[in-house]
Amino acid sequence: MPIHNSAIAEMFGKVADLLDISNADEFRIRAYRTAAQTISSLTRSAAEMVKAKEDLSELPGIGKSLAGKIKEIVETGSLTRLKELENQVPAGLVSLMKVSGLGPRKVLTLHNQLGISSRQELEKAAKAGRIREVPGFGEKTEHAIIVSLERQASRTREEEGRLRFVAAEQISRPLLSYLRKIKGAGLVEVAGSFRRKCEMVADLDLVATCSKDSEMMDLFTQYEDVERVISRGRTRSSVTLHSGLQVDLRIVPPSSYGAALLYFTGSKSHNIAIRRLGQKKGLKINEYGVFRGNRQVAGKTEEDVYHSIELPYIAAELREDRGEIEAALEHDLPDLIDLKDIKGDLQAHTTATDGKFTLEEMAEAASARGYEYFAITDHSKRVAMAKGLDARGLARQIKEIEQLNSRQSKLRILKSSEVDILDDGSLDLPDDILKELDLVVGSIHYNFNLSKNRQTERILRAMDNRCFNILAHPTGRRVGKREPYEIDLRRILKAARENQCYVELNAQPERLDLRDVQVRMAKEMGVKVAISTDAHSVTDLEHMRFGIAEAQRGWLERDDVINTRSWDELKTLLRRQ
Ligand code: DGT
Ligand code: CA
Ligand code: CA
Ligand code: ZN
Repeated sequence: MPIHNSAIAEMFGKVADLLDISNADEFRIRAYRTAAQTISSLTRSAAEMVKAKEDLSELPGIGKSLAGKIKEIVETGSLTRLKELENQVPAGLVSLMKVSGLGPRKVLTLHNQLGISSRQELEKAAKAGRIREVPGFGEKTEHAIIVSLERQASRTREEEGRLRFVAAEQISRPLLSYLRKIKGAGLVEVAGSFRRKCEMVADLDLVATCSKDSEMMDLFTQYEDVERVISRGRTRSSVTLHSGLQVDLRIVPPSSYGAALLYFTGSKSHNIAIRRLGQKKGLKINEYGVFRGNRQVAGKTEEDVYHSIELPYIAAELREDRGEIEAALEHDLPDLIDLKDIKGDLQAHTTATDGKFTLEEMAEAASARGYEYFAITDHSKRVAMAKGLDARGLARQIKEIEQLNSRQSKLRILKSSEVDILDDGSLDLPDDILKELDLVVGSIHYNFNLSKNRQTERILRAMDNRCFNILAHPTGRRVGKREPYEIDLRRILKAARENQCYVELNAQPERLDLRDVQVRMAKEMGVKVAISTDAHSVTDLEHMRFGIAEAQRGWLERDDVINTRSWDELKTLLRRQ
């Protein structure tokens, strides 16, 4: 069985963490992290590329040596370099790095000074007040460690064994096409949290129809990625795949397909609300159909089921019982934004900083997507890890963009910067250069541990600058990996509205920041959203669809999103009074 991209990415991520703790060269650490990111966002199987003898070193961020390591993993299932590092570094230290405020240096210091090498030991030391005595640590850090440990403990319980949507998608795509090709196969769909496009999913819930003589169920349990068959029946089977992901397949008669798809798409609370509405009308609604007494009155399609209780169709992304039933009853459902509404991307990086492709290459890829405009937002100097640009560097890039724009008229490349918001809320570049730009995107990359109030003030102060347009990845969270830093989002949104600023929905599948409920809050507070990929390579531009999915879950419509506007309209929106 070929090894999955997510498994390769995970091994590279581990190497990077271990190198980090071993105080290795920054450059090598970053190389592994970049490679992990590239592999996990590939839309093809790296294992198959190896098998087909394709040159992996042509992938962004993958050099000859890393290409060799991918080959090693694919062929042997393991990585020698990782094993070496695991033998050198005390187990447990890596998990300490996930505690907010503890970087590799601090973890090493705590290990050397207090002998701490596990979360339990860290918790004990923090609660005993021993951390604050270590040089470089204070009472505040100690407190932050305790809070972070508690928050992580509750989160891990909740997220245990879940996969990010993008990883589940990589696994479900080949499985779906396998099932759909089986003789006698009818409709085959993934339901559950995956269909609702949740950012993390626990398992895949498949619903299918097939002809009476089809061998779909047997062939499902014989799928090459199946590691273990948990249960096997005529209409329902469950398996686990090599990635650990569980997959359930239910085969239903065509007359029940819509009812089953609706039921297994959920969410559970949406289902319960639907069933109650049915009961009020004297109807019984379950996964087999809609029944009046013993007679089936609907169930072939989801539309039928909704119509049977006099509701319009409700998009799967809305089915969280967050008011969609009430809105449907009032015929006031949002007309959800769609990928094809997007007219440009408002965050992307190039080789001038930490991007993997040149300005020309990125622009060409944006143009190929049919965009009208495309903002180049390389980092500013504070972000030294990414070789952030100073005013001179940015001035040079502005010239390049102007030249490129004068050579072609298909795509308008917007002059921009992802300017770092410094600790006191000032911006990392002087106003006179920021004024030269078409738009300014501001974000936080350092000092995540400020108090909620100070972090909020820092952002408000940044938005006071009249050059500021879009607050990028506003909470700094990483899906399933890093907690958001603390901010008072309501205050920030209020200030954004007053200052004619916007908030980003960062479309990277590991960021999705702001998230669904937060962009909905922005919409309700009258703040428009920019959905941006923050692309670091040409293939990252495809991540726009993850941002769209999250936006749909957040009830956004076309007009709530600024990069659905033509450049003429957008230009006006970006001009602060
Ligand atoms: P997950 O798997 O945790 O990412 O989230 P879901 O929503 O896919 O949950 P899952 O796999 O446990 O169940 C799939 C769907 O089946 C769920 O969204 C709604 C439906 N379902 C499951 N259990 C119940 C239940 O007890 N009552 C009702 N009404 N529906 C249920
Ligand atoms: Ca599920
Ligand atoms: Ca399930
Ligand atoms: Zn950023």
